[in-house]
Amino acid sequence: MGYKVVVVGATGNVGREMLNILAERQFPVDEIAVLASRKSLGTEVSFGDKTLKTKDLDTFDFTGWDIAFFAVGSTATKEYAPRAAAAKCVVIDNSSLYRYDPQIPLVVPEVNPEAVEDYKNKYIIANPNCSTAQMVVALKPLHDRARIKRVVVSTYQSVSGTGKEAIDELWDQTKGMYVPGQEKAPSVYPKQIAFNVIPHIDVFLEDGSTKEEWKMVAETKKIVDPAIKVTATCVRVPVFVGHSEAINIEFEEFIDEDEVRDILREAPGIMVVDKREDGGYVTPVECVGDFATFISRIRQDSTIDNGINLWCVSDNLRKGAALNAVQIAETLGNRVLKKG
Ligand code: 11C
Repeated sequence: MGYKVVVVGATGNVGREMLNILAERQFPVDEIAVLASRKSLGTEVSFGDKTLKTKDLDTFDFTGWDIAFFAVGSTATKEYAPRAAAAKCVVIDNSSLYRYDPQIPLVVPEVNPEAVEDYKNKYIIANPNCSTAQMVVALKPLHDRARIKRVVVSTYQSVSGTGKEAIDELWDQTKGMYVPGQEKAPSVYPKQIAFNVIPHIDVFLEDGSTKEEWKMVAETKKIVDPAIKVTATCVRVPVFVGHSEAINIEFEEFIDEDEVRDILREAPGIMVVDKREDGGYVTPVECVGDFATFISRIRQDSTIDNGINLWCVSDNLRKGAALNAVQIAETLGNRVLKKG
């Protein structure tokens, strides 16, 4: 016996990826409903070898449904997630709306699977930001061994993190560079993204950081350990899918680079590709469609006492969003609901 599953926002990048992953991982689904806003009503989406027609989110009754994956923005989530939760349909939410609510678990199954049990508080579980998800998968096993004091991270984030219109902007702007008369001015991003990098993701905060940078700090503390200090610089790069991160970690205790490599090789969700030769590392185009978080360039940072540098790459639509959400559902199923 399986679950009655709803995917809200099924026509977006993340919603479609959720359907792919539910099918790929053979999540035990008895019945599935795909919901969208009125403007996408009737749009068809694929689920395994089936084609499903989207239904109206506005009028959908969540009573009797077990799990609802939400892949819509915070505004729509605020309106519809409480409705699903009130009907005791567990919401797994990809927006940032509920992540910082102390009553709502924020879960990366490789890191804090036990937190799913707090779903009962509000019948909502939050999925973290994509740049946080891949980083904490790498940090957790190292923190368990040598206690992390501080993390300095610089991100190189793909345009799919922004959405479909940003993918189009990168594509059109790139083509426009070569076709006179077809130049495309920036509209999604504040500056040209083709052949450029933009040190600005999400809104600016009063202290000069951005909300994306703040999310990496707050979410790492909530998921791994509030004692870990994080400072981040988040940058958009002209890559379609796959976020990359250069991570510098300062530990309380000394840890050798070989031990770091061994720990990460054994850690769940991680694939170490770390050869000190041309091409002996992973780049974002190679991680697309994969479940793993890839770690390369592991090396000692000799400028501080207990420092390690590493390179971390993952498919932001998968581990950063849809895959993590499905893993939360699997964890919830195994630990709590126990139907599948
Ligand atoms: C980006 N990380 O790459 C963002 C997308 O809080 O879920 C996801 C934003 C979020 O633009």
